[in-house]
Amino acid sequence: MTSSHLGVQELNSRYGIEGKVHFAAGKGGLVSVLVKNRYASACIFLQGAHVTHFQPEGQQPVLWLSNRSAYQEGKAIRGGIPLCWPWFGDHPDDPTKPAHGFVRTSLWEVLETWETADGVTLVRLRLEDDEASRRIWPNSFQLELRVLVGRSLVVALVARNTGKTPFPCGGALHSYFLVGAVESIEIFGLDGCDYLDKIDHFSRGRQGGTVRLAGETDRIYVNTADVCTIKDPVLSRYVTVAKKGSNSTVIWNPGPRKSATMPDMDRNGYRQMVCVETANAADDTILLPPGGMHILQAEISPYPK
Ligand code: TA6
Repeated sequence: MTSSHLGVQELNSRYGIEGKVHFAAGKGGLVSVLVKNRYASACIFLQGAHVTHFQPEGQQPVLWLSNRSAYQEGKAIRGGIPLCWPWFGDHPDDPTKPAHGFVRTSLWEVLETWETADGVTLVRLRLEDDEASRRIWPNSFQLELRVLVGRSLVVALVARNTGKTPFPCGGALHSYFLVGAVESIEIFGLDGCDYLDKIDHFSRGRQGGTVRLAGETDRIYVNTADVCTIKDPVLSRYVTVAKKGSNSTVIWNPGPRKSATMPDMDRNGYRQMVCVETANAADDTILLPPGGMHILQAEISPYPK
C-alpha cells in the first residue's frame, strides 16, 4: 500500500517526528503535514503536494492563502504554492484538459521526512503516473517534491521521464506571496526582460525598470533565470525568489474585477497578494527525453527590514 492511502495515524507512526512533523486531517478532511522547527512553521497538503503556509519564527506568513478556498478532493487550493505540471496555463491543444495540468489535484504519497543536524526539516513527496493520469496525459513519469523548511523555504519539483518517448515538460511553482498592499510593492529582477501579456492577447512587451502592479497583471517573462525580489514597504520586508531550472517568471494579480468573479477569493483578497511564479512556459517548455530528469526549484527567503 503506498503511503498516499495510509491513514493519519499510520502516517504519523511512519513519518512523524515528535514535536516537529505531524500529519493531520485538515479542512475538508484533506490530509496535511504540519512542520514546526526552530526556524519556521509550514503546512503541506498531500493533495497536490501543496505548500499552503510558510512562516518564519517571529515574522508574518510569507505565502498568501485565501480564506475562501475550497478544501475538497479534486479542487485546487487557492494560494500557497500550487504545482502546475506538466503544462502551465491552458493545455496547448485541448481546452477540455485542466488548466495548469493535473498534479495539483492528485494525491501524492509520502516518501520521507527528516531533520538535518542544524534543525531544518525535509519533507519528500512522490507522484507517479497511473490509469487516471494516462487518460489525461499519455506519458509515464515520476515526480518528487522536496520541501526544506528553514530560515528560507526551498521547494524542488523533480520530474523524471520513465517512459520510452520524449514528452514536453512545462509547469510552474505557482507561488502566492502575502503583501501589505499590492499597489505599493515593487518587484526587482525583471528589468529588460521580454514578457507575454496574457491580458493583451499574449502580446510581447519589454520590462523597463521594476515591476509595479496597478489592476490586473498577468505576464509571462521569458528567457530569464534571474532572482526576483519583492520590496514590500507596508510589511517592511523584502522577499527574494531565487530559482533553478526555470527560464520563465510569471507575475500575476487578478485585480478587483477578476477577483470579484473568483468564488474562492475574497472580493478584496487581490490587494494582499502577488504571484511570482517559478516556471517554464511558452517557448521555455523543455522536451524531456526517456530517462531524463528536470528539477524546477525555488528558494524563498524573507528579509524583514
Ligand atoms: O499564473 C497566472 C495564471 O495563469 C492566471 O492567468 C490565472 O488563471 C492564474 O494562473 C490562476 O489560475 P487557476 O487555474 O489557479 O485559477
